[in-house]
Amino acid sequence: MSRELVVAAAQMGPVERKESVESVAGRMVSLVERAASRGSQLVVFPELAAVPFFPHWVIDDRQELLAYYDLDEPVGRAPDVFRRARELGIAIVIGYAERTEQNRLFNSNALYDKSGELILKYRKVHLPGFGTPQEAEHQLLEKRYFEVGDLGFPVAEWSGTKVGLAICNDRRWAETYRAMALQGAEIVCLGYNTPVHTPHLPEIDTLTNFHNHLAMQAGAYQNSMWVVGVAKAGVEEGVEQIGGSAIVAPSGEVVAQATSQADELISAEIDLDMVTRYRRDIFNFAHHRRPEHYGIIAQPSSGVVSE
Ligand code: ING
Repeated sequence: MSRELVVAAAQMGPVERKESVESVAGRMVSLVERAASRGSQLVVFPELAAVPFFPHWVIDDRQELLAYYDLDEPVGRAPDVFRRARELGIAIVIGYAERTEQNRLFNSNALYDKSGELILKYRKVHLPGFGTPQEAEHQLLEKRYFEVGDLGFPVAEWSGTKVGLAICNDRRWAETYRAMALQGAEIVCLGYNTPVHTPHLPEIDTLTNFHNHLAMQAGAYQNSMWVVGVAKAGVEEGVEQIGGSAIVAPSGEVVAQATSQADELISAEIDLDMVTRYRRDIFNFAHHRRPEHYGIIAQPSSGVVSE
């Protein structure tokens, strides 16, 4: 019998500082309900889903900064989302700013099963941008507000498959998908906040949407896995962010895609055995992959640009 799952991507429009927590939670509950109405077993929310993408501006006041973080888990900020997901029996992936008991700060992503149990936590490894403010239309200060993730790229069993998590810039790095594929991951769920305009490299502005799907389609195909990528989209605190949320098959095909820059639910019935078929032949790591010939790819080679 084929292994099929219905997965949903809950793209969100802007979450502005002036919007109340209750209002944002209400939008997320509506997306959970729409996902459930389509028979989804899983709904994936964006990176930093319930708060504005605050690395886009300078925050000097520590208390003002910490207001965006949740202690260990995101449940406290959006309890209704977790309650509704449990009532409807749907698993969720949700991105959030994590503050640990030891006051360490991470850009995190977590998978909760349909009963609300935490199945997997991931902390963003690839932090783009800068540690100090730049002369630019908007900032990209993740290195100032988060530590590099310290959990690696873990994979967990869930619903008869293996799931991995990633966050935003991670999707641009080939190692992200391969690290999880080598552990048997069949689905990678990630959220992103991606501005249309990149102040430090404006020449790529016309390619932002193309690079978004290129990265996820390449990762999906080269590792025979499903990729669910979910945007926080639209003009948020003056920064226009792309939508383009997508569900990508191991073939590299985009099987569902958002068309707006607002709250939008997309879903697809995914065939997990497509992973099996592609890994049995095309990307059979054991039979075809030759790491002994790849050289020292773990270390930077010459020509690496320093900071
Ligand atoms: N945002 C962007 C992303 O990787 C970026 C940063 C944009 C990097 C464009 C390079 C090019 O999608 C986050 N939050 O990582």
